Amino acid sequence: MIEFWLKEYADRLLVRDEASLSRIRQCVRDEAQRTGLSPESVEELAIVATELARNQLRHAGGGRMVCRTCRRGEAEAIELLAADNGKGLNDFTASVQDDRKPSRTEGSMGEGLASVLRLSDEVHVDTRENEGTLFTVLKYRDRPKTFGYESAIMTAPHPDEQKSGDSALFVETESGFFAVVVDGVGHGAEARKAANRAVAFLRSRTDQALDTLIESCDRELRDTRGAALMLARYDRRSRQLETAGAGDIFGELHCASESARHFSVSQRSLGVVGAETRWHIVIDKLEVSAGSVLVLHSDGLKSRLELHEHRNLLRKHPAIIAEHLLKHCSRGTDDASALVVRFANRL
Ligand SMILES: [Mn+2]
Repeated sequence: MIEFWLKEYADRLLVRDEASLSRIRQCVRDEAQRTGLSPESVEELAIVATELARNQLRHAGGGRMVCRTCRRGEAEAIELLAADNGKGLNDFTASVQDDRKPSRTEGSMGEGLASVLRLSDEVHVDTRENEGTLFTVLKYRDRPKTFGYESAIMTAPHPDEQKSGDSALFVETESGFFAVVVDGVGHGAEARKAANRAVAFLRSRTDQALDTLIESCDRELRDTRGAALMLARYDRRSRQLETAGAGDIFGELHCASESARHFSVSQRSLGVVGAETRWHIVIDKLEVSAGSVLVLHSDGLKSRLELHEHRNLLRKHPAIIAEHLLKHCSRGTDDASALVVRFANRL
């Protein structure tokens, strides 16, 4: 998964042993100082980098990190990526239990991840059982505390399989984000091959119309088993969310005030992407309100997640929400995957 996640980044820092930690700390400090972060932010980011690297050593035998300056709209930030090929996080919620406050058991993994959440402006998590974990952490030069949203992807394979036949993608674009959940037909390696093909295809076309994308995916997946697809695109300036899907796959938007808005596609666009279906894709357009939670998920989870009954949960980090879904809403008979985006309380 490291190759998949860090494909576009040439300058990777190797996390191999204890000696890597001080080297990484120094690289992060240098880059953060060059970007003009305050001395306090520089030190906080150095702690975050150390904890992420230590976590990789402990749970994945090492990994790779990238530290670079980036922009989100007008704002300048340091982006820190930490990718490993480990088993994936299986107890994120418990390890950050005290939420953004420090844990009492110093030196434990809990302390590590809790301080990552506490000291970062934004944290995006992508973790896949038996495949690996990616943390993407942002620290802004002049804060907006968060620029608009945090995200999480979590996948777990069918009980008889090692790897999931589902895949997912979350990409920052010029104007916001582009998000995908793909469920390759069936499960196992052939399912994943179809899902991978769809993700690779969509990754380089994040700005195209969603209905066009599904139609061209249908051609792209023709020599695979095919897949179900759910796409979402968010535009930061207009706060518009567009979603479209095809096949047996689901999406929900939970607003702070109202009940959930479902964009299940099973009525309108049943079929398999890649099976030369004649699609009539409907694009849902919604304005996002502050504090909303978007969930895209495969049919390994129940079709209605009943998340509105968990008001407290909806205020937590998206990785906590995703972990809840995989633990409590899974059917247990298929690959399960969830992509969760939590929009900030002030947009
Ligand atoms: Mn499925």
